[in-house]
Amino acid sequence: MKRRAEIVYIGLGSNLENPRDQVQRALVELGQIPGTRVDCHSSLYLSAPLGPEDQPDYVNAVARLSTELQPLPLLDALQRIEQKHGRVRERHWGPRTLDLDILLYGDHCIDLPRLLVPHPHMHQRGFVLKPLLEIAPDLCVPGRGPLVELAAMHDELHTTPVEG
Ligand code: ROI
Repeated sequence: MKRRAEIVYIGLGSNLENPRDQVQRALVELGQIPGTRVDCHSSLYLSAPLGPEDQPDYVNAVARLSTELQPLPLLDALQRIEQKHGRVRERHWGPRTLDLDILLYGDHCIDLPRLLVPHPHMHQRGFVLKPLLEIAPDLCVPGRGPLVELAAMHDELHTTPVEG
């Protein structure tokens, strides 16, 4: 029997090795995960690094997927994509070629050693909230409230053209 697809929001971030290209390729690769479709994605946004400031600015985006995968198999698939992009986990909150975070998985709350959903910091991060607002203005973040209210607490971000 076919499993019912869940709507999942993924945060994408990169600040190394042509970040815009990393994020654009990742958007294609998300659609190649078995049982998964990219419904839409935000523009690409430029943001100053949160955390250590001695690293390049980030390119961030958010994608909405429909997936038949359960949360942990989805996480495995995301980590395989990160590894393909040469992701090495070095410094805590340090620069990275590609970061893929499950922000929301339907309206489920997940508390597992490997996975916390909703993403525990998403409600505090402009580089997540602004792109999310672009594609899902009516969203409520479980336990945190309406996205419009959360996003209003952050400065505008610059978008970066997808082409060129
Ligand atoms: N800062 C920005 N602006 N964007 C990110 O995607 C990002 N990701 C991270 C840390 C290091 C917390 N800082 C970030 O993981």
